[in-house]
Amino acid sequence: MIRVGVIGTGMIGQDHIRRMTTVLSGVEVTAVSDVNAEAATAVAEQIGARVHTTGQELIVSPQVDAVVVCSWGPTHEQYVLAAIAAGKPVFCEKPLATTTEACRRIIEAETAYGSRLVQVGYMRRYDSAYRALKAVLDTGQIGTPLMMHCAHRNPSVPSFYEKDMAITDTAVHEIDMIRWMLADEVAAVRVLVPRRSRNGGPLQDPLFFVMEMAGGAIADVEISVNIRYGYDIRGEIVGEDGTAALGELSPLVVRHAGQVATPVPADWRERFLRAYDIELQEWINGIAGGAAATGPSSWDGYAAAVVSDAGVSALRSGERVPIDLMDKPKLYAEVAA
Ligand code: NAD
Ligand code: ISE
Repeated sequence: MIRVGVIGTGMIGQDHIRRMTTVLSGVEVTAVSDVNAEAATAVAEQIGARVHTTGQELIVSPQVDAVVVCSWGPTHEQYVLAAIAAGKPVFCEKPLATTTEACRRIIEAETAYGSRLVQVGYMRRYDSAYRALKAVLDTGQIGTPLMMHCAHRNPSVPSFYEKDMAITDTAVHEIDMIRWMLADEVAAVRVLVPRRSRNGGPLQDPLFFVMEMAGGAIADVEISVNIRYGYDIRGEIVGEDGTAALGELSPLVVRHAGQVATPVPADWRERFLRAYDIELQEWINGIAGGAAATGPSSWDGYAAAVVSDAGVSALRSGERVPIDLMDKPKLYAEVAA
């Protein structure tokens, strides 16, 4: 049984605790921590876990074999570095860290440790529809990929959601997904700014984000974060000999009164429910088998941070912004998940 400590007991922290305590096998949540001690205590009481005053204290606890970080993005670096210092596997929700420099510090610490300890929560790599799309692409049946069209639509976003987060918090999933899907790095980005939705409040919503890949393919992402009707994730690859797209995902189709209707997921928890389960189960199984991390790596977290920083610059300047990645350390030579 892998004993996990969870730092951050907000929305996704609670969702991951629920799956680790009621859905997954080979894992128990023995410890939690949150700057909001009341929230942590309420969660801990439900599952019989210990509450730690600080994340650092949780990480070094002898009752904790592995750490899950679900606190706010700017706090991730300190906990990931502390887990590496303690030699414990750490699953960090996206983003790995909110600056490129912080991601580099994590890479330096992990490479100095000598083997992988860090996995980043880019769960789309575990989604059955994305995996099926990649399998089609990898057979070569639609030929060399030329373009990928994506849409990332949220019905609404919380009040703390700021302008740049459309790139750094939302499209960052497509940044990771496209690198994995096409097995290629992003070479340059641009952001186009369409007419503003009246539903977006102070945000510039929607945005149109374009990534040029090193191999010449182009990916575009419509980012709409106040689309109202539901949580809708789309993706279609155009190859030389055909196209392949994510299907309509609802298992239910209602025909009534001259209409065909299918429900749209309410949010990311519903749409990626199984992907999060598989992501964490594979992480736990890996640790039990002696592999601290097999999924998205610190390198993937770093690359996503560089591209999302460039996206923010492109949004501000309106210019095409080239991507400059550091040399990839040998530790990350094997492509993750
Ligand atoms: P949230 O605001 O609901 O929860 C964050 C929690 O972290 C809060 O309880 C807060 O008190 C706590 N916290 C803040 N600073 C802390 C610190 N220094 N130490 C310990 N706890 C601290 O946010 P959320 O929606 O649960 O998001 C949390 C993280 O998960 C973010 O990085 C977000 O990007 C990521 N996330 C990922 C997905 C996904 O699809 N993979 C979905 C949602 C959120
Ligand atoms: C949130 O943090 C997530 O990661 C969701 O998957 C994404 O759809 C949403 O836009 C983000 O705010």
